Order: sequence, then structure tokens, then C-alpha cells
Amino acid sequence: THLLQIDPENKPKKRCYEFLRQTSRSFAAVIQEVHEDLRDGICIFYLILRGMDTIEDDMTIPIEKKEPLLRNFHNLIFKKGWTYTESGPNEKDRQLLLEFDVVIDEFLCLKKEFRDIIADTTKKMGNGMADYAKDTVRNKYGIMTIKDFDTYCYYVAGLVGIGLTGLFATSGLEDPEFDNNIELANSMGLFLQKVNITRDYLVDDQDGRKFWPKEIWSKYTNDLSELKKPENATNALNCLSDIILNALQHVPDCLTYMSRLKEQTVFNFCAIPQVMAIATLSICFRNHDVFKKVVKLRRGESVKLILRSKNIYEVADIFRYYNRVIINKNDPRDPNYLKISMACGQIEQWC
Ligand code: PS7
Ligand code: MN
Ligand code: MN
Ligand code: MN
Ligand code: MN
Ligand code: MN
Repeated sequence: THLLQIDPENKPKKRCYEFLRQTSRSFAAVIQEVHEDLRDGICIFYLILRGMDTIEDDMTIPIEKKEPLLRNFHNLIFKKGWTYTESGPNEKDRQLLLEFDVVIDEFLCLKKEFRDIIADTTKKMGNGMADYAKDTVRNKYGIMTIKDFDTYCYYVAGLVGIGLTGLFATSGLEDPEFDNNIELANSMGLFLQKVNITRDYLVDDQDGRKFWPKEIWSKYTNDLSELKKPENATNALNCLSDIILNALQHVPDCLTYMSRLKEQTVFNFCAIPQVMAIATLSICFRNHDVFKKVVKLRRGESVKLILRSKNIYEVADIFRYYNRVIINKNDPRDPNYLKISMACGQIEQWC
């Protein structure tokens, strides 16, 4: 009878990799290339957080339902058979939650060290998301201070960096002490999240969500949504510079983190999103298109970057290149001119 329990095609695992490809083109590409000892763990980690983020992002779920779901999500991933059927029809990752029992089955197959890290990250992130979701019901401005901005980004991305760092260390592919790099791991997540928030100004505005902190945008406008009006173009570009300056502060930490990695597939997995992020940031800088459409890297440029990002020397070269793109676009009439010039100087020094 034991033969009956062996599924030669392992359908649930295949389904998880299908979900991965459906929910993120870019993460699917890098996760599928990771060393086999880590691949399934990272894939399931991704799908769990993607599922929870789909609930966070769904503005059709009332806060009375959303808050307990987010706070309990770390328990739900242990409940065999649990699915979520109440996502709004417009949620792009609705199907993942409809079949979430498949993700849970694969989660329960992971080794205990992996499950513990994933569950702990999910618990902290879910509670952070719930706090923030409650806040935004009361406060129409969204994120207020630069400190709040870092706290929110810690919950939704810094924790991912810290959790992944734990997986790398416990897998034995990186040094067992590699998980001591908590601050650097946080910076890896913060940089990706802040670039995402910068680039997504328009889509987030259309969804009625505000992630740019008031402490920054209030220097340029009374209403973040009005920055997209053509008559506010100068203020919009200066505000964009301010938010990009904030993101650039994390770059030296990210380079240091990547310089400490040893295993090739882990390096590629970490470096490719970072390189895409600095390229995206350089395109957004002083570019009014951010307020008119979704700014994207050109396909050919991403392909070249992926092929080049094989070691820290190449990655530092790429960062230096995009850093210079920013320096060349920096405008002395921009109130952030001097600070940007200094942040870029720091990056140039690291490289
Ligand atoms: C477990 C790989 C590598 C040390 C779903 C990867 C959404 C930017 O919402 O989908 O479409 O605008 O474009 C990823 C550090 C987290 C941070 C965060 C889990 C890097 C739920 C990624 C990803 C740490 C909250 C995707 C942070 O952006 O956003 C795994 C090292 C998920 C990483 C969200 C954002 C990720 C994000 P959207 P995207
Ligand atoms: Mn996305
Ligand atoms: Mn979200
Ligand atoms: Mn999201
Ligand atoms: Mn350790
Ligand atoms: Mn976004």
C-alpha cells in the first residue's frame, strides 16, 4: 500500500510552481533556478506571502474581516484543506487563494527549520499589515512619517529579507552564522519595496492607496494625488527625487549583503531583483512618465542584466553604471540636488 502514497508526478508540487509562474514572472524565473535544497522552501514562502498580500491588497474585504485574517494567517497555513473563496472578482491572484490547500500541503512537507522561519515571518508580517490596514481606515493620508515608512516596509519586505536570510543559513548553502546580518537583510527588502512604491505611484493612486510618506510629499503638495496633474510637474519631479533619495540610502547595505554571499544560485536569486531595482530607479529619476504611466525596464535591458549578474564585481559595475545615470540627470534646481549628489557619492565609493 505504501506505493499508493507515492505520487510519481507530484501534482500538488507542480501546481505550486504553476501558481508561482502565474503570480510573478520575475520571481518565478529566479526562484526556479535556485539550488534544489532551497527551491521548494522559497517557492512555498513566496506563495504564502503572495496569498496574504492578496488579502491585504483586496479593498473589497471590510476591515472587521481583514484584520483577523491577517493576524491569523500564520495559523491558517497549518490547517489542512483551508482555502479562501471571498476575494473580490478583480483580484489577480484570486485563484491562488481558491486552491490554497495545495500550498498548505506542500508547506507541511517542508523541513521543520524552514516551516518555523516561514511561519514566524508570516506571523510578524500579518500583524504589521493588520496594524497598517486599521490605520488607513482612520487616516486618509496613509503613511505619515519617514519612520512609519520604514516600519511599513520592514513588515512587508524587510521581514522577507530576514526570513530568506534565515533559510539560506539553515540550509547550509550559506554560512550557519549568515543569519546574523539582520540589518543588511532588512535593507535588501526595503530597497526593493521602496523602488516598487516609487514606480507604482500611479497604480497605487488609482487603487486609492498612499504609500509615499506625508512627511516627504507635504513639502511639495497638499495632496499626494494632485502631483500627477500636469501643472504640478515641477513639484512632482522634486518630490520624486526626494523619495528616490530615501531609497538610495539602502544601496551600500545591499551591496555589502551581496558581497557576503557564497553560493552561486543564492547570489543570483538575491542579485537579479536588486539590479532590476537600481535600473528601474535610474529610469524613474526626474522622469515625469512616473505620473502618467507605468515605467518599465525594456525587455532587452532586463535580459542583459540577468545574464551579467553572476558575481559581486559585475553587480557593483552595474550599480555604478546606473548610479552615474542618476548623477547625470541630477538637476541643480532640484532642492534635493546636494543630498542626491552625496548619496550617489557614497554608492560610487562602495563600488
Ligand atoms: C519569499 C521570494 C533576497 C535577502 C509576495 C524578495 C508585495 C517588493 O504588490 O509583486 O505587485 O506592487 O512587484 C518573496 C531580500 C511579499 C522582498 C512585497 C515574497 C529580498 C509580500 C520583496 C514576496 C526580499 C509583500 C514583491 C518585497 O513585489 O509588488 C519571496 C533578500 C511577497 C524580497 C510584498 C513586495 C514584493 C516586494 P506589488 P511585487
Ligand atoms: Mn507585481
Ligand atoms: Mn500589499
Ligand atoms: Mn501587492
Ligand atoms: Mn544561526
Ligand atoms: Mn506595488
